[in-house]
This record gives sequence, C-alpha cells and structure tokens, in this order.
Amino acid sequence: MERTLGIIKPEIVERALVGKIISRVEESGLKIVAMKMVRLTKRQAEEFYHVHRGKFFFDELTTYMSGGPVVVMVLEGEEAISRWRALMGATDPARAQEGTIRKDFGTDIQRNAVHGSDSPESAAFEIGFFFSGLELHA
Ligand code: IDP
Ligand code: MG
Repeated sequence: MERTLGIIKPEIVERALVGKIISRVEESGLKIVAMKMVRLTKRQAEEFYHVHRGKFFFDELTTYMSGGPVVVMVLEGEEAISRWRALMGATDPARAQEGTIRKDFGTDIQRNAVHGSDSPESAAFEIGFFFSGLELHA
C-alpha cells in the first residue's frame, strides 16, 4: 500500500469541475483517505514547490497556485503514486494522452488541472505539508 498527494488546482475549482476529477479518482479504485479545500499563501506555495525554486516558471506557478482555493487529497492504493500520475497524464496537457485528466481538463502547461507526488519521498513531504495523522482516514 502506498499513499500520494493529489491537488485539484485553482482553475478546476473556478470552472466547477471538482466533481469530475473526484469521479475519475473514485472510478480508478484509488481510495480517498483525506480531502479538504484550502487557499495557500504565496509563501506556502513557494514552500510546497521548493524543489522548483530557481526555475523560470517558479514565480508564476506559485502565484497561480496561491491565487484561489485548491482541493487537496490523499489517495491510497497499491502503487498509488504511479497510478495517480498515469491518470493525470503528462505535465503539458497538449502532450498528454487521450483520456487523461490533464488532456481532458487542463488549460495549458501551468494550469494543468491537477498535481501528484512523484516519489515516496515527495509524497511523504507533501502529505505532511497539508495533513496531520488525525486527518488520514485509513
Ligand atoms: P508535474 O506537475 O507533472 O510533476 P513539474 O515538472 O513537477 O510537473 O512542474 C510542477 C508544475 O509546474 C506543473 O504541474 C505546472 O503547473 C508547472 N510547470 C511545469 N513546467 C512548466 C513550464 O514549462 N511552464 C509553466 N509552468 C510549468
Ligand atoms: Mg512534479
């Protein structure tokens, strides 16, 4: 069993497509063990995306991610990290495979609908960033 952090990004909340993303998660068999809506400060978004500090898109990304509420969730299942990333699709919606969330709902490479952890180490950091142990409903 593995856990990963998913984020439904601001444009999806704004466009009232949250339910469609949650349906994709539930249909996949991944179990939602925690979920809430939060609005990050710019500083919090910078901390969350610290591995991207220094990249050309860092300032725009963290401004975007703190620009409106997001839905954060912890997904559990066998190989949850790679399964959620497969459901999400490639970072750039224009390059994402048919049937992936980013292909179907993403706007551009920044506003690409969802986030997913990319390794067990990043999942541990990202889950702990948003949730306490008491909020994880195994
Ligand atoms: P990932 O979300 O597929 O793991 P990362 O490379 O970790 O992709 O990038 C984190 C986020 O930064 C992306 O989801 C996207 O919102 C944004 N991003 C990545 N590359 C670019 C880019 O070239 N231009 C603008 N934004 C980008
Ligand atoms: Mg990433």
